Amino acid sequence: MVGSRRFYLVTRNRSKYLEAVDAIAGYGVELEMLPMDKEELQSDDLSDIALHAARVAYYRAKKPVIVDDSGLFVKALNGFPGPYSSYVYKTIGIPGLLKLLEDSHDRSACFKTALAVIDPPLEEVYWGEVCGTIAVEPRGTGGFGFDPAFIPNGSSKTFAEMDRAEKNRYSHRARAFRAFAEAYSRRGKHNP
Ligand code: ITT
Repeated sequence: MVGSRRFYLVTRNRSKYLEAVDAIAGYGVELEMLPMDKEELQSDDLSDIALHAARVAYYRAKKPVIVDDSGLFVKALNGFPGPYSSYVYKTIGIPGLLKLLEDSHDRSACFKTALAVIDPPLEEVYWGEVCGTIAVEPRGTGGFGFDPAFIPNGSSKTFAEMDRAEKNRYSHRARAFRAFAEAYSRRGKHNP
């Protein structure tokens, strides 16, 4: 690989950016935060949403861009809030989500990330997923969004009770970013 390549993560969420930077440390990919609004496509599919936003961002910025579109998919709610997670977080928040699950025995849920990468002619989507359960009460102060309510399988802590390195051992986002960085560095070695 010839040096490291800089990509621009289009997000206004600094915690998301810092998680991504840690996840790909050592892969020869540099990440800078590009705090632009993402163009939001109405769709049930995270990868459609991420790709559309990345194409628009590339057109505006003319730099290699990455868009991370993530969501929390709750089984007892048939996958809700999923692609609507941002809106649901801002409106009913964690208390509202917990209320919806009050009578539910099945508290299983998965976080998913679709990562769209545009560096012409390259245009790709990588996925990351982590499954777990929704806590009965929110716990912890770290992370962001639904972190205080999500316990990944294999741990008894919520994401908000973990530091960034521990969250990254489980998280949807770290998995998607590592998949991207691994593919990128593998390709770099074969095609310098
Ligand atoms: P940008 O659009 O600026 O990137 P965002 O936080 O809105 O920031 P997403 O659209 O990808 O990013 O995420 C939608 C919502 O899903 C987000 O507002 C959170 O409530 C939730 N979410 C996503 N990833 C999460 C994570 O790792 N931990 C907790 N909640 C998360």
